[in-house]
Amino acid sequence: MNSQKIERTLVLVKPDGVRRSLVGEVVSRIETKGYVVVGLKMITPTREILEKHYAEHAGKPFYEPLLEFMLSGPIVAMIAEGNRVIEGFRKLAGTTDPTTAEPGTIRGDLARDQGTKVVQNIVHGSDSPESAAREIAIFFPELS
Ligand code: DAT
Ligand code: MG
Repeated sequence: MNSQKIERTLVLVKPDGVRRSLVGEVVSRIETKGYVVVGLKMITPTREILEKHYAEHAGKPFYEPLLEFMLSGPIVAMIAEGNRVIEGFRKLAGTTDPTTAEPGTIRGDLARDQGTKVVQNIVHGSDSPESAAREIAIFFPELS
């Protein structure tokens, strides 16, 4: 548990989070936990970028609604750094479904089911070191 394992993870504040002015709240939770934000930008993603990012979900029933939702406004992309930050940010974010995400988590505190085809849950966080490297290269190509 104490071994050094400095990692980077990709965090996105999705269009619902940006629309609701929750960028600062998300950054604050990451920083208050002790992780360091080492890259941050607001972007309007293209469909091409999102198809790459969400390639694992292609063909699922929520895939098209997910792309449409992610294209519905600007997003904020961040790189957070720290020991075990990939796992740590996923815990901060809470589970995918905001209705049942634990209170105390970003999704549990700040999101709820809106009755839409795709779950709108404020943030994305990479789920493994491989995903993190892949996703950081998509959103921060200038770093690789
Ligand atoms: P996570 O974002 O928790 O890693 P995921 O990668 O499985 O979840 O899915 C990507 C996003 O797609 C997720 O944040 C919300 C949406 N989503 C996932 N499963 C869904 C489902 N069964 N119905 C509607 N939307 C879903
Ligand atoms: Mg995921």
